[in-house]
Amino acid sequence: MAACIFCRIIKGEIPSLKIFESEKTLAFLDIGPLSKGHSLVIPKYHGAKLHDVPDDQLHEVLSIAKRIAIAQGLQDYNILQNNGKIAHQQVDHVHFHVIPKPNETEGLGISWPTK
Ligand code: D5M
Repeated sequence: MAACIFCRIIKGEIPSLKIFESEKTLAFLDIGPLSKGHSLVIPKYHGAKLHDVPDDQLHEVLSIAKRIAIAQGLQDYNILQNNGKIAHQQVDHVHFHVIPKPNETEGLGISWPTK
């Protein structure tokens, strides 16, 4: 979908700090991190909500979220996925947050530049 900001990230039309990419999946740092190293894992297939995305487009997503948590050395973290405005979804392209908890983020060394 042309206007979708995450589809534009997938196409490379707007920048992102990518940390994983495959044929069906992309992971990149969240622009407004809730903690250092907060990332998003998305299917490249455009669907607004989880039930809009076919299973075969979702198979990798949770596994990649797990691999990111392992690569970051996390023990305490949230995997979060919002569906719909009332559930606090801001971007209408399915995405899974990987949110390190503050006491586990020291020394990760990856976050959006502030300047
Ligand atoms: O979370 C949507 C998330 O998407 C929110 O944490 C900010 C993030 N976001 C929005 N635009 C960008 C860009 N351009 N790069 C990286 N991250 C971005 P939700 O679950 O929909 O509330």
